Amino acid sequence: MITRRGLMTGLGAGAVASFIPSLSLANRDAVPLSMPPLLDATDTGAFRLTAQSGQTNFAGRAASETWGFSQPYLGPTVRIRNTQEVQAEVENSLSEEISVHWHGMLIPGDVDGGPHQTIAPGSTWAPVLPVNQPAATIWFHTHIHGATARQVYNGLAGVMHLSDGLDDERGLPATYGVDDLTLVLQDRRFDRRGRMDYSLSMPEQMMGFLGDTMVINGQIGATAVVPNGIVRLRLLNGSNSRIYTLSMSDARPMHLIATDNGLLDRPIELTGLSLSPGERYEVLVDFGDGNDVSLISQQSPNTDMMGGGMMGGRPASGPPFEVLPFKADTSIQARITTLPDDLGGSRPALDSARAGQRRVTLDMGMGSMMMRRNGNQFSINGRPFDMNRTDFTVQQGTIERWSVSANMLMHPFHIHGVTFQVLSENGAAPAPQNTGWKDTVLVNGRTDLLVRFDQPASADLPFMFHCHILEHEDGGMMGQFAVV
Ligand SMILES: [Cu+2]
Repeated sequence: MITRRGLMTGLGAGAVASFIPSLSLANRDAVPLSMPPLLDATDTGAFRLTAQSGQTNFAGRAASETWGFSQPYLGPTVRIRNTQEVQAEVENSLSEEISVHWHGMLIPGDVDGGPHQTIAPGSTWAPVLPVNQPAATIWFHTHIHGATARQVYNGLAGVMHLSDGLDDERGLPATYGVDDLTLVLQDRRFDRRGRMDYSLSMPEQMMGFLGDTMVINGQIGATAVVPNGIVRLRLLNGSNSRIYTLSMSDARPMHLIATDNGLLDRPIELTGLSLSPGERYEVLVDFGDGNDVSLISQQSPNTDMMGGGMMGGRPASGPPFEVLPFKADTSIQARITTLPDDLGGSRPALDSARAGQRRVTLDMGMGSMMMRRNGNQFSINGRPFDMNRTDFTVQQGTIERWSVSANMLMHPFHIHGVTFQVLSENGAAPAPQNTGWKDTVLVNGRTDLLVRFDQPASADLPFMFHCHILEHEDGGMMGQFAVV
């Protein structure tokens, strides 16, 4: 069986031009990509997940010990209404504590599922989620401090659709797994027997884990079979650390329709899209020409922290690699063949006039060896995460301007319990892909945000703000705040 194992370290094809065609479909078995099972809770307003262990055979060799929600690896796509009080139930059948954070859901801190809300082995957590926000693609994942990277890597994550049921009226593709694809992008590494491996090299302890194999929805080497019309891709970067810079292999446009927290007012045509850990973007791609094409990515930019050599890191350059090949199947009736021009969503334009100011620096220690021994290699504003310290308290209903600076690397910055406007990036207008509502943004230098604090959170069950490179988060690049 031919897999995409090893692609990220190169196939020996040096030039871009020869790299992509060498992966044409004729050269391999076209195993169709499958979606996570759809758990549609829009009628019942209730869903149940069981965190469990299982076995997953990724590459046709030895099976891996993996974790998932109600299945061996990852979880189902949970669909709920965007305005619905939802009864969630999460049972933990694993032998260590977990938590479940609803990443992108605008709900109070006491049901947010952060590191204070542990679910002990054998117990069930049953929060009522008062969902009331625009339709969006969000996700859920474990959030145990110091163990998030390993637990997510094992598979404790899944996608949620907050649906308002209006996509037909908008002219958007909405048939799950046919013209509306949910794509969880992860990079993984496997040992010689094909078992999933999570061991961090010295550079990876600083820069975050980078795998050498693309895994989409828990599958290696699969091809997305699509109708020859317009298809919606709901992209989630569920990787621990890898930043993707996505494009289509023939440079056809991707039409951005939604960012982390909902639809835009109208599509934005892009040829490239950056996707950092924790972010979600929805794009429309037209497969109407019937040609085979691939979603590809540039190498992760976060590999060159110390000029390449000093940390023993990999070079940041290298050929693009294939993320997911697409095959247009003319026997599938395309439901949507024209782009909608009015999406009915919005772009943030918050009033900054009375916004308070706050500085946030995402810090990495330079004296890495000594700081690693002290366990405070990563910090925010110079202070590593402390479960028992509330970093600050915000007044509910206010807006703050956060000036977020990234030290040494690019850091994807996530704030719980809020949606925000990206005001500027390094003093300039934000990139087009950052002009929608966001809860996670890749900070490369300095990014200014306008953040609206609508949801309450007590000092006992506060909201987190952190780098979404999971190794950085676990290492202390996280803080917590109350909203009262
Ligand atoms: Cu980071």
